Amino acid sequence: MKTISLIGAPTDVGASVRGAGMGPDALRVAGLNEALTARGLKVIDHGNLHGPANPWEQPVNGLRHLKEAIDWNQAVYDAVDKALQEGHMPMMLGGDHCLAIGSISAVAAHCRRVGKKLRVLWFDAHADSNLSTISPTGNIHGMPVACLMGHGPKELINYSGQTPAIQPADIRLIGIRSVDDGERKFIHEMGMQVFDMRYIDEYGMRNVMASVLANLDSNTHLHVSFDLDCLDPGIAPGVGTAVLGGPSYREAQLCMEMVADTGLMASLDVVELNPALDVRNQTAVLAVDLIESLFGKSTLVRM
Ligand code: EXY
Ligand code: MN
Ligand code: MN
Ligand code: MN
Repeated sequence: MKTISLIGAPTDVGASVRGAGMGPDALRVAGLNEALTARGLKVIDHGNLHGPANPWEQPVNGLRHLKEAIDWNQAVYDAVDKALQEGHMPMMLGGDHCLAIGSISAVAAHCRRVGKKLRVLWFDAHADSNLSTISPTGNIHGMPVACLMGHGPKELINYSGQTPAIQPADIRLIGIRSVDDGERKFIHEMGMQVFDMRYIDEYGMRNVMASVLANLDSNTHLHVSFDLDCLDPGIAPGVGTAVLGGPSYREAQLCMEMVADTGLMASLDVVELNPALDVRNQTAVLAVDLIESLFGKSTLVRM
């Protein structure tokens, strides 16, 4: 039986909209634990990690709350690393998306240790590929992809002792529709594969997911970093940086079901849920519904 380690990381230090720190508990209230158990999984809820409070300061040298982001990511790195060493599947409940630096750094280190290939699926409305020098906001939740690729403050990019933590070829960005000019240039320089909303409109979600999941094998560790603002705000209003024009409910379900079909998902981040902006916890309930599909719940009738 697969064991899931739930790791709550209740902070919004990477954002300039407050509230994502309440995300882990909103997911629990929406029945995450029970839904996973009903899928036949063993769930160990480790509760919430501890870290510095949000000092609510302006950016310094293009970075807001750098010290706090470093500390929170260290806590996440340690917890995800421990779960993987124990043979559990870590599920990091954010919190804002800056926490994926720690989470994915630990996953990448694990893959190097056990000789697995890594594929990261980054579901997001945003490219999260800013640098302190080009970011319009200084918010670190807009920078984790760049940090994971070795471009960021040195204390944020070297949790595992290997920089960069991942290579551009390891990651696929899906659902993107808000990209800053500097990010666009960085993405092209790095050669990352991006499946933006225009691409999804033109080719359809099925083809997009087939490309995203191409060339995997039984030795691949699939990590899903699920920023809930990827979803259309019409169905997922409870996020701090909503952008119109995201995947519909059915498109999102298809993404999750196609990931489940691979049987290769071995770690997961669920981030950017902001209960302060949600409506009767509907975004958390939707997240739990989609997570169930990630773990194989299906509406398929055909055999
Ligand atoms: N690109 C904008 C910035 O860097 O401030 C917006 C980033 C929002 C990031 C969200 C969580 O994915
Ligand atoms: Mn994000
Ligand atoms: Mn986002
Ligand atoms: Mn459901």
